[in-house]
Amino acid sequence: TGLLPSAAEIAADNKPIVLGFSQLGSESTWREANTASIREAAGEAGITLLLKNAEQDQQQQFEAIRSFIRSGVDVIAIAPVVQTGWEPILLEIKQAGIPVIILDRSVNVPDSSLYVTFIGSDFYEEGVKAAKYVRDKMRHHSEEIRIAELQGTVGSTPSIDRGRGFRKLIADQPNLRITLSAPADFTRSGGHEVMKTFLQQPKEQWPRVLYSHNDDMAIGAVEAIKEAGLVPGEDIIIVSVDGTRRAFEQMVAGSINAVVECNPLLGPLLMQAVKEIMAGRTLPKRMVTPEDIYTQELAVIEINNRKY
Ligand code: GYE
Repeated sequence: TGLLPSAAEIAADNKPIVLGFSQLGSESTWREANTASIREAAGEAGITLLLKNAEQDQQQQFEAIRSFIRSGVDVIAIAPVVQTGWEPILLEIKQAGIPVIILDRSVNVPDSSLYVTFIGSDFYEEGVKAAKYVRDKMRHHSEEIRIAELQGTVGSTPSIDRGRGFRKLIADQPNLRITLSAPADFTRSGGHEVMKTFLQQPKEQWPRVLYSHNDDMAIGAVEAIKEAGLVPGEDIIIVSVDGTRRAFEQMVAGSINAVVECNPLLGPLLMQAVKEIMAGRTLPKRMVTPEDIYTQELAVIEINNRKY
């Protein structure tokens, strides 16, 4: 009990921090970049990472989280597939005395003390940015502009908020109307399938604009549009969200018109938050990542700087 730490205390201090991360899936390019960023940042930070992929299934996330509790991890991070249904499991984690970080997508819980912080993008703002682009692009058109929407995973924060933000902005533009809208689960194959069904409508109902909640679905839709004998980016104006290198390539090729950026490279911020929690510091309840919008002109300049 002197001033010097005991051998046991020194050993405890040198033990690497163990982080359990429940990743929601591997549905998109964004998600792959997100997972890679977290693995890399953990390695750099000397944090031991237990990562489980739930394949877009909330039940699998619960199982992963329970396994983290059993292993006695120091911190649990969760990228939740959907917003609802999290309270019971968060209470289980609390009982175990493990701090929680919510990453990427958010959770709807009445008691926000069930997690330390929520790190991720402002999806509502992304929807607003996408709609602003469409509004500006169509400003010389007074006729009705039919907009098709490819939604992401039903019940997920990015899909809900990208839809809301977009609708909010076009609400006072009577000629901009969402006439087709369906979920395609944030996957390229989903985007392809759903766009195909949109184009099976009579010609008069074909959309003039496509708003896709992510790049993978937009790229799938580009294929379907070409198959229907139309020119993506011209016959149908396309705006999507994420900002992957593949989407930039499509912008440079003229097939996608604009992309709202959503940054998946959350690893360094997450590891920093983990360390701060372990050091007993308090964190802001919300950490938002700064993001831009890119058009075809900017894509040409920016494409080689894309990191995901
Ligand atoms: O936009 C999409 C991914 O939650 C922000 O999920 C993320 C979204 C991203 O599948 O590509």
